[in-house]
Amino acid sequence: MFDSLTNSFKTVVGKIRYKDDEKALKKALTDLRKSLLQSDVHHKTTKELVTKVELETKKNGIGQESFLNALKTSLTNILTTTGNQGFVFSNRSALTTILMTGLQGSGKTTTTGKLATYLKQRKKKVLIAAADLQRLAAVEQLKQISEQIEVDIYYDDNETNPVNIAKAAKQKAQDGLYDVLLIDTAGRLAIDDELMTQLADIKNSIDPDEIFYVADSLTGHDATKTAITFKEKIGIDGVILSKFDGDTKGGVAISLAHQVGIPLRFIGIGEKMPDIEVFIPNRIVSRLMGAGDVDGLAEKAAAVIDEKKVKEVTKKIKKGEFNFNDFLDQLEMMKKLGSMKSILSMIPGMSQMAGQLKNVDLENSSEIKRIKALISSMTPKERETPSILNLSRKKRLAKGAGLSEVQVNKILKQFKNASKMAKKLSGKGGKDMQKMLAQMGQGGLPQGLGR
Ligand SMILES: Nc1nc2c(ncn2[C@@H]2O[C@H](COP(=O)(O)OP(=O)(O)OP(=O)(O)O)[C@@H](O)[C@H]2O)c(=O)[nH]1
Ligand SMILES: [Mg+2]
Repeated sequence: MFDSLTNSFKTVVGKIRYKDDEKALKKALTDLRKSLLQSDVHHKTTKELVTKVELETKKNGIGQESFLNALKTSLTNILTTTGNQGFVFSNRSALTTILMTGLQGSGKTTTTGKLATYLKQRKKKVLIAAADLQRLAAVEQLKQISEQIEVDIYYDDNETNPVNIAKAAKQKAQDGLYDVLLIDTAGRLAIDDELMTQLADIKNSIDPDEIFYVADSLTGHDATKTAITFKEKIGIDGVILSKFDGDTKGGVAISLAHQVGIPLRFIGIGEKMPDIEVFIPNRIVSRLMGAGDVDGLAEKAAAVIDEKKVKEVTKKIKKGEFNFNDFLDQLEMMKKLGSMKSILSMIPGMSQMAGQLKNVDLENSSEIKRIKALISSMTPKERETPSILNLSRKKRLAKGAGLSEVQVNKILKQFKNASKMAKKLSGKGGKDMQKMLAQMGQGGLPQGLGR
């Protein structure tokens, strides 16, 4: 996600080798400026950032470490704007009402579903409302999302006024003791008065706690510009940058809050429902520096992972009893964590190393599909006790799953090896590895950039 920025920071830091080398600092600053601009960081933010880094580095004596710290502090500074961070619950009522706004196709509806998923994982009772009556299929799209994520929805096929939808949805949310109401609204190709009036009407009639503006990061600097217009015309409390997974430059996320004066709250990093990440400045800086985000990963894992199940599975692994049902359970949990890419970028030192693993798609990879087909052809007993799989059973499975016997054998062998490996790792060696990972997360110098 931030790969190109992280890499250029690394190169820039590498320019400074000796203490008090003014010339090297100058060169490093010039390169920093260039790479920020190339990554689509706004030119004003770039200027301010580079000046800050220069002053801060000089204050502490030119050197690699002081430059790194200056970069860290200045980035955190630039990313931090007055306003809320992440998702914030209302302090005036039990129900938190959020109005989702944005231009056509920016990702409002998808993001509404993603936020609902995020909140549901954190044990909140969520209602989503379909107040986009502009596009024919809009209500249907939200209905499908609601079914998929198992979150309640409010819609009214006979209503033509989005204001009435919003009002009725709020009533339902209050009566039903919901924690959060997310209202999806219609988009427009460009900012026009009709859209702004409609949004202002909804805003005035339901008085939302916060208004989120969903901006498409692929529109580059326009994402910043349109956010400013929305801020001026209707007032917004947070920006969500969608489609960040497709943005190879990443710089918009750096300068957006600084330019708009409204905090960036979340980033969308894929088309699936778990693909949303909370944007907390110091955590993002840590990732930008290639040092991962251990806190973020822990928070995410705590929200989606069933601790009781993990304990059960760990016990089984230790005894070498890990079976195919456990495997399916684990796969489901991993899916809830989100894309492999985002998980890996949160692990210290992994963001650059991960290579191929990054593109593993837990739902669609042919490998996982084959394994699932195989497991679904097994009897309950076979799933529980993989060791009973003899030649005739394997033959039957191959037929049932539409695989060759060679493929079946290969998968079963991999499974056996993986269980053995897991057993080993859960013993003493595994503890050492876990310790090492924990230490990596607390290291003084950022992992990715340290020498
Ligand atoms: N890759 C990627 N695709 C996204 C992301 N967010 C949304 N999309 C895709 O963008 C497209 C438009 O998303 P919608 O949620 O329908 O956008 P919208 O703002 O509700 O659109 P309108 O209702 O027509 O105004 C869909 O194909 C989404 O799957 C994201 O974070 N990453
Ligand atoms: Mg929509």
